[in-house]
Amino acid sequence: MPELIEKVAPTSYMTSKCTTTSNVGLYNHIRGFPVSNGETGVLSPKVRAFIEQSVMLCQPEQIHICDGSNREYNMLLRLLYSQGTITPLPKYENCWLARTNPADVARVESKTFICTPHREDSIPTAKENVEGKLGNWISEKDMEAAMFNRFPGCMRGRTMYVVPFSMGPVGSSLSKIGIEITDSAYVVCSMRIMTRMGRAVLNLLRDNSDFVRCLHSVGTPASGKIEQPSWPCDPERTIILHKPASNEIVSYGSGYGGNSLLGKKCFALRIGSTIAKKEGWLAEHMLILGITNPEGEKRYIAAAFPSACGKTNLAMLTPSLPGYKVECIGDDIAWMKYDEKGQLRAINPENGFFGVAPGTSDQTNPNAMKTIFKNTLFTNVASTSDGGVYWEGMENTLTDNISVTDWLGKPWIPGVSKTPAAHPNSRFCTPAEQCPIIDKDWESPDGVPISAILFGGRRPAGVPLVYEAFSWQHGIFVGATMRSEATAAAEHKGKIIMNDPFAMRPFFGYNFGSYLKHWLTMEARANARGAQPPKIFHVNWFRKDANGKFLWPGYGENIRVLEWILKRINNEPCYEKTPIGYIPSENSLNTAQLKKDINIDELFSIPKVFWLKEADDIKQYFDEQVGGDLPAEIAHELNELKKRIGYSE
Ligand code: OXD
Ligand code: MN
Repeated sequence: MPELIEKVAPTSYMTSKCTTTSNVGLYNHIRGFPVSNGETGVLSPKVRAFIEQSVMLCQPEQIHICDGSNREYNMLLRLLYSQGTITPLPKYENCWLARTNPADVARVESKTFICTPHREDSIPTAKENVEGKLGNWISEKDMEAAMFNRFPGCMRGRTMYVVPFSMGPVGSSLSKIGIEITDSAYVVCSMRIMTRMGRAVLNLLRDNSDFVRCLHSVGTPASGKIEQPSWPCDPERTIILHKPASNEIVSYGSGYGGNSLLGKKCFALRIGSTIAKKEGWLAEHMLILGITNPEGEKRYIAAAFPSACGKTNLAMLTPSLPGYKVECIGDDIAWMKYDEKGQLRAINPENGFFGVAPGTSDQTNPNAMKTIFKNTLFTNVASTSDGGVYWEGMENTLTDNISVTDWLGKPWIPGVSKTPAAHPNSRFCTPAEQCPIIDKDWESPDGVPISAILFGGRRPAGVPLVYEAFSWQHGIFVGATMRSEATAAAEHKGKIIMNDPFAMRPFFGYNFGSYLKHWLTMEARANARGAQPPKIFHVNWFRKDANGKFLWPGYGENIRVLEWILKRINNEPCYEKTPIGYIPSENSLNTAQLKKDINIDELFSIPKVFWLKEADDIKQYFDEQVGGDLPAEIAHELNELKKRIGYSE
């Protein structure tokens, strides 16, 4: 293995202009490090410089430039199998199960940072002695130090994979390109599912255009001792860094998807939102779906829900109402931009679904169940003795002669074992094109026209099934005040109600106050093109009665709510005004043939005491978390809400 050719200070790694190239061993070496796969001749000077810098910093054993082919994918799966990282699932076609180190199972929000020259560029200034919850800032100096303490030599003895990828269809004007350098074959295989990856993307970069630089290593603990060789990681020193000024992402210590598949949360949301602000569009944590009504009229809707609130289920909804059709564009991320006529158009920048497995079943999401049993990488689900998978929600697939092994590899007995069989944040990583209801335009380079934006969350009390915002500005207030029960997708514990504005709390790439200002500008951008922005709604499928029972059946029945939203998009006067927004007027929500009786009055009640408290909580949240960064328009909306609910100071 070659010695380090020159010692690279992290400063030069982060700040160099990436224009240098080396001619050392042009076709099979980069800076003296052997290239085991891929032609170096196709690398643009910028790509080559990025690889060179990473190689010198991380000192891998060899370099593999990914071409994205089936041959390569199969070779990497075999390698992961031989290393014990994945096992085959012979019950299905080309499906595999990975078990992570139990310390590496979720996104690590507390170790995720945005690096800008000034703190206030990244995060709002929280009130003194209050912990800021809207992201973490790191200075340039500290980011360099964090890298220097972790990266030098971190890939010794490992292969460095170079993964060129496109977020969005290759070549679309709405798409963006990145290169992820990683020492994890699991990451490469997952990136092949979740992004358009490989040679076609490298070819696009041959004109030496720019790309988002993503550097990832699973790391090695400072002790040098890797607990679980099949899943190397360094949980103690895990860190995820984003530098918007130079479009750089650096992730160390975790192989888990949200921390390691850098095209997803890191690029498409955090760096994406900073690019979107600069360029005048929106990068959001939203699903996109198309609905066709019985008359054949089709509309597209984008919807933001916090992690693990049923985004994938809604994106693949099987409508209970006859004559309706729902088609899926994406289940997690939307990039939305106005066209020249002022129509907001959206693409799903991803190529696959990285969905939460537990809770997914033939009852809750039959379309997901038809998607995921071929060409899928499962992570941390349980396995069955007949070569299949199992998780909470799949109870009716078990029979007496099948035994279950839990996500930790231990025998698991239904009704007896006290711990869940699958980790609550276990995942399927599966190609989007396999979804039986994938929209025919899901890869349209122009995106699809968005007619409505939905916000929502898990609100067991006080919040009605659906309401419509009075205006764009009021809708932004509704997004800014979103709250939901905590999720297993990150490191939070318990079922506390957390603020999660725009479902973006863990994913803002810049100060939330500036983010709100940017959203406010989107109305004028539409108006300038002679158009209006989409209507905004809030939905809550999770309201409970006094006995803790859900008031609304949810899932396929949610089409009834979407039907009302479609009517409102067409300006039908099927609403009544309440202090918090417009709700369906009497009998305008279709409840015909619902299987169980619904207490509509309770479902839509707007208890004054609850909303007075909600207004207080919102005020406290804004004061403590956003302070002087809160746009005056949003403070005004809070005052208006208070007046409407009859608040007296
Ligand atoms: C996800 C998340 O994985 O939001 O999509 O955490
Ligand atoms: Mn998500």
